[in-house]
Amino acid sequence: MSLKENFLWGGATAANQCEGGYASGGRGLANVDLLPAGEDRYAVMTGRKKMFVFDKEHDYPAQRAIEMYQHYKEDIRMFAEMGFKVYRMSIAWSRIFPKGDEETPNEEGLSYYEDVFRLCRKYKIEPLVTITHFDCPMHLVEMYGGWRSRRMLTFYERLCRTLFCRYREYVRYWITFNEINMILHAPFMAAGICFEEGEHEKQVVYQAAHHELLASALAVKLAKEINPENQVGCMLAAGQAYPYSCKPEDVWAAMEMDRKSYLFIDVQARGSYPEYGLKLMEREGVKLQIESGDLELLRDNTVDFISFSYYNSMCASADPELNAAIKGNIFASLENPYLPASEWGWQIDPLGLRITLNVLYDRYRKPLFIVENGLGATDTPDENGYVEDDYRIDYLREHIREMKKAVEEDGVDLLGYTTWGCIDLVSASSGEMRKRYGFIYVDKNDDHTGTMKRIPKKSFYWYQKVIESNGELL
Ligand code: BGP
Repeated sequence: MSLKENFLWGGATAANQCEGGYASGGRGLANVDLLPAGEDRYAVMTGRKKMFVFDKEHDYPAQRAIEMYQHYKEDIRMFAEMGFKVYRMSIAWSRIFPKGDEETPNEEGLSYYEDVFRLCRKYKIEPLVTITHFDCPMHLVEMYGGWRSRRMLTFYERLCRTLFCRYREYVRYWITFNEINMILHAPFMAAGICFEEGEHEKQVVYQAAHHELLASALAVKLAKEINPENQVGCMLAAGQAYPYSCKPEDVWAAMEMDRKSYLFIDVQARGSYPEYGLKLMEREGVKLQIESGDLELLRDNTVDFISFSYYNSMCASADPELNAAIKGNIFASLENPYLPASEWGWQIDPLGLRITLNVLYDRYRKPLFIVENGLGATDTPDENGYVEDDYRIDYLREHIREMKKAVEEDGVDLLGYTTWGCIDLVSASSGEMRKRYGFIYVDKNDDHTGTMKRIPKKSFYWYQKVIESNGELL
């Protein structure tokens, strides 16, 4: 079995990391707008530092990002030139419902995305739409506490109904929440949650995740009612956890690490909370408030496909001393001594992608979709703005090789592959422009200098051939 003829090759972006235009077209303010670049970013994204208004001391990269809101025609034309079959993008919730709890959507926002989808269709590019990629209108954060409130279900359902009806003829593939397990690591960025002094944080986070899971199930239900052709997926920040050694305690630590990641997509894919998850919450002193009808809703509305991001594998040990020495934030893990790392310390492990694909397919037996993969690196353009990014080509080539083996040799059912940040954009974890993933260089620097000009890199022409040959020419 080789890659399917209609294998969906493409690239991925997220509204808040590329659009800019944060106050244009009637758009409301969102949590992601308020993530500053620099030192405070981590404290804000984890809900430990409240930042509900812009201040003069900080820089907020999402305000302008790469101004795709203005440049989308040119950008999508370049995606088409590379031969994209699919473009994964996200909707900025606050363009559609600026405050989030209105009854009537903002027509300007709706027609903006309609133009985007029309253009994709013109180029025969299938849109793959993430309904929420880390964004939540600030009004919902301030009024209701973001996803800690069950009221969010109503607002999210309204958003989904609006999208599914309006874009019925353009969009078939939907993802309900980007990296749903990110709520455990960056609760403000992922779910609009800010913690109050002394509260039981795990209780808040797991309850909020329960609301997201219900919202996701509601989305599946609605999507099918509105158009039975709709395909809805969950989305995991993936990366297999390896035991640091073959000591059984380390193997167990790795298993526990993986289970924490799988917990939510287990619910989305299988329709119920796994026993280990219920026990985990019990041990953490979490009491989920489950209302009547919740469990049936989850059971009856599982997802059609499992999508995930893959950048690296992880390493787990039971040794408290080793664990205490772990550096880094969001997804910190022990360093694997057998693997090289990117400039940002993300370990590079192409075989880990094959392992992850196999594990996920064995676990769920549903079609998979790799919706993020790529190398964040510093690019140095020549005097014409051209970047020879062989390091990026090498990274992608090795990962695509392993992906193909998973399909051809292991029989994994894979719908497609979209590289992350197919055009340079703002980094989610660091807020930097300097951490570039794109096939397309954007002349924009962290200090906001630059012309915003788009220039194809060497990898642009390489990926074009990869797509053209359906992965044969790497
Ligand atoms: C994922 C997110 C993306 C993206 C990517 C790369 O977690 O879904 O939004 O940004 O990681 O991460 P970074 O931008 O931090 O390099």
